[in-house]
Amino acid sequence: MTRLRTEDIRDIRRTLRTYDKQLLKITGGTLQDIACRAVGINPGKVRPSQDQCLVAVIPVTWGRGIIKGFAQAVEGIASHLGFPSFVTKETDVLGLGEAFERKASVILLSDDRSFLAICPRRGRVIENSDATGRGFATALTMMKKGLRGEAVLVVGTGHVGRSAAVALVGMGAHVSVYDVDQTSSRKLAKRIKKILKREVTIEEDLDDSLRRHRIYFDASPSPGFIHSKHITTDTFIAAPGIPLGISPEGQNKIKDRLLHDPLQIGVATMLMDALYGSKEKILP
Ligand code: PYL
Repeated sequence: MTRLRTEDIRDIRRTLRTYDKQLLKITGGTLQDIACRAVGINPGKVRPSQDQCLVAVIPVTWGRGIIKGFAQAVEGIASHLGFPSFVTKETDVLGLGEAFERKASVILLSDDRSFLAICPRRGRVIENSDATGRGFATALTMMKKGLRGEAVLVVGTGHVGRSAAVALVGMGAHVSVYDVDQTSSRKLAKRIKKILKREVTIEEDLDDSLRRHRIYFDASPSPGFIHSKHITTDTFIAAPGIPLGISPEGQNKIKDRLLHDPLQIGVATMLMDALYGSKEKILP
């Protein structure tokens, strides 16, 4: 998980309405629709005010420290979804105390290793990478109006890529996976065979696999490996987080067939899952 920088997230709050309109245009659903569908709940069930869903976001100084604007960006996403929300005045442990004193329904906090949404009363703990994989896989299937029988290439089998591969297989896609570490690809394929009884193809040559696929899930920490030559008029890409794996020329070519954000879909999916979700996690 690449650590975000302030410049990656500083415009999130200000651009959420515009981003939501863009999501509606390219997927047929809003940020809330995508998150609810990723979690398997009816958007009509989500009533933040009646459900007393107060969201607390705690800045965490441990490790490499606070990312200026991170907690505020997360709070802005919660607020955009209609949840009453606040960033705690205190950081770390005192922030946790403040969240409990104010009777927050869900608490979001992130150190350098994990970003969690915790809902104590429901006993649910949702991890950002897992939610991000599911959220973007859902948005991709909405953009394509279904992925059943479609070939999808997942690049990167870290936590986001593993979560996305499981979700995509569950949607009926024929999933191929590529990772510089083939052992990781093999482990994921074995895991999916065990839990979902489905085959996943292991790709050994990135350029060759990019040429043979039209639907990509970019879960790689590498920038700019998808070039203009890989992109055709029927290429669709889901690319959560930073850096973006598409070259600047490729970005110009892909236009509206690209799903990409540093936090929005993942945080929205975390919130819906923590507050309303019931599915047990399939740990890929
Ligand atoms: C959760 C994001 C998604 C992509 N990379 C992840 C990242 O940047 N993790 C580090 C987040 C640190 C937050 C810091 C704060 O401001 O509370 N501890």
